[in-house]
Amino acid sequence: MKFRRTLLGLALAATALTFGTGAMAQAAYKPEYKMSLVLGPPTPWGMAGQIWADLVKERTAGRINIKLFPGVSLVQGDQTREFSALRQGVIDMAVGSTINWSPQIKELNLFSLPFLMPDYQAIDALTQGDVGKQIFATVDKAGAVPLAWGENGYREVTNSKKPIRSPEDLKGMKFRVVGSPIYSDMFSAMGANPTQMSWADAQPALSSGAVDGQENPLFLFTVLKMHTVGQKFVTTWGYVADPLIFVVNKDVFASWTPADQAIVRQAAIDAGKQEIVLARKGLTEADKPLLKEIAAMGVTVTQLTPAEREAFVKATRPVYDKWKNTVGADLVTSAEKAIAARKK
Ligand code: X2X
Repeated sequence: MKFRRTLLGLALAATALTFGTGAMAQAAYKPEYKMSLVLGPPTPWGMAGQIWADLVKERTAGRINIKLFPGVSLVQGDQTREFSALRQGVIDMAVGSTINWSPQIKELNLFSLPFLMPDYQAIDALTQGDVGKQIFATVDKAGAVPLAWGENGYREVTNSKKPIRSPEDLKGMKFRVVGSPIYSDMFSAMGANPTQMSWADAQPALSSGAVDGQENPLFLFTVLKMHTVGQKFVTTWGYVADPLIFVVNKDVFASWTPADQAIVRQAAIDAGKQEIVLARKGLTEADKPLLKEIAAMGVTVTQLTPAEREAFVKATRPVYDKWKNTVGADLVTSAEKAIAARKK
């Protein structure tokens, strides 16, 4: 009897242990995961986060439930602190621009090298090839799990003063620039007066006229109706484009079952593909409907001739050369080769 009781006790203990561990793994899942974004829906960037969150919820039957925090509100709007907060676990996951994480990961400045990527095929040649893999290895080493690529887009220059056709046109004009110092270097090299500030601060600065201009993908121009804050001139110079990266905090990723990790990864890949289509909409068609839409707002849209564009390439070349070493000369050389060999 005593023996049987002991056996029963052991069996019960074993069962408790099994269930106990199960319950513990279960408990490691948070009721809600915090996703950081600079721009929310309906921008393509915001849609990247929304699509990812929706796919994950659906495919995990609600086990992984994600809430979007646009405006980088988890770091009080300071987008240059997003990656550090992600690494520390203040943020669980993010869809972030390579520009905003460049202060922590210098290799990400690759995409900000002026006129490195002449067309969309060049962006794809980097993100979808070996260079993309190298960059992901660097992001992983820096402390987060990279899962997929998305796209913010080609950053075109806008201002309230006059059409920009040559570097001389920028002389003396005040521009809001993003958080990596390479942007200050580029605008200074062109003779402009750059001020680095967050996107949250940029909007009032444009409204009040504290700055004359800014640079961002053009969907942002239409979504925010930038002509209403005096931005009457747009030049499509295509000097840089920033990809987006879908990432998860390392501890959070490790807390999920391998099956759920695979689901989150595939959902990021699927969301990234869908989002890249949205980010390029209106710009890859031959007649570029987005430019027409902006012109219809009473904005002067200037498209550069190849010779005019070349003047900007020349003016910013010293910045390219200087930053090539910061990014890593080998990585930049690999990128240049991948672009030269791209499908057109
Ligand atoms: O701050 C910007 O300009 C933005 C929204 O494009 C980024 O976050 C890089």
